[in-house]
Amino acid sequence: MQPEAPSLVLLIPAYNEQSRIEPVLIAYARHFRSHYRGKFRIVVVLNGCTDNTLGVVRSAQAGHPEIEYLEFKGRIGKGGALIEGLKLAPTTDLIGYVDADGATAPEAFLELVALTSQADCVIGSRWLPGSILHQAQTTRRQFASRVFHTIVQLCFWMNIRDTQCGAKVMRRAAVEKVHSHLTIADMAFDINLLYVLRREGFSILEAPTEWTDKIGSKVALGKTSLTMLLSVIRLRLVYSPFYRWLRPLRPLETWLYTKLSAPLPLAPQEEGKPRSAR
Ligand SMILES: Nc1nc2c(ncn2[C@@H]2O[C@H](COP(=O)(O)OP(=O)(O)O)[C@@H](O)[C@H]2O)c(=O)[nH]1
Ligand SMILES: [Mg+2]
Repeated sequence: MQPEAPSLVLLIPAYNEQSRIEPVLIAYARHFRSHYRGKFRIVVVLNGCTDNTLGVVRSAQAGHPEIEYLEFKGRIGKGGALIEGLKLAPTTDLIGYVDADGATAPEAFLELVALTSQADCVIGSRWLPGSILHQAQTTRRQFASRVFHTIVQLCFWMNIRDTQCGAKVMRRAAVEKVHSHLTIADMAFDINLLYVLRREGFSILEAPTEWTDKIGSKVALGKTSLTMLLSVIRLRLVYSPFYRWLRPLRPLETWLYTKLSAPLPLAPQEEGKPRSAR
């Protein structure tokens, strides 16, 4: 008999995804049911949806017991939703996430999962030899993403080609160790995650993947880019010797995030205290 595979929780952050998420949930549930030998749960993490995403997720649950959801009323952002979802790490061996639009097909995600025998964190990459990219992004969006990549490299020297691919999977111990250091609630969350994993000495394997850009992106390029830039600078300062001198600038930071209609970073968790938003 073949040995049982590690248990796996797949998080899917979802904001107003009523028209994109249903086939994705069903495809993942079916594919993993027939191709994955361990326990498998999909946990959709919704927040602040103003459409019927919740109704769509509930109807997809019929006949697919692997589909669950968590709902948060506030606009906690994609990063905030993943920070909440990653609290499930103690209940599973592996925990990962993909986008709700099906940019990463179940087959491609399963390939990343198989690589967790080699590293604490496996991330899909659209920019390595061997990756297959069905690109539909506008030239402006591609340009913004390359500029962002350069800034991230100059700030953190992680030498990761694609920090922003929405498909990542980690071992439980790594997530448990770094969770209290996850604070960035917007789309720059991935940088926060990768940087603290590296700082704590966990291995990150970047693997070529297949990615299909989907229409219906939730990204408003101008505001999202500025927010991500702000978050990257903030993260760099948090992990610099100067951070405690910058306390007086906190109200400015809050003002900037508010102006950008972006979710505020969380306060790092203090030993023995419950986590709270600032
Ligand atoms: N929970 C939650 N998910 C979000 C939020 N913003 C974006 N997402 C999800 O993040 C994923 C990536 O968003 P998408 O619009 O596909 O980004 P793009 O493909 O990079 O343009 C999708 O699953 C979205 O539903 C948010 O504020 N909250
Ligand atoms: Mg997308």
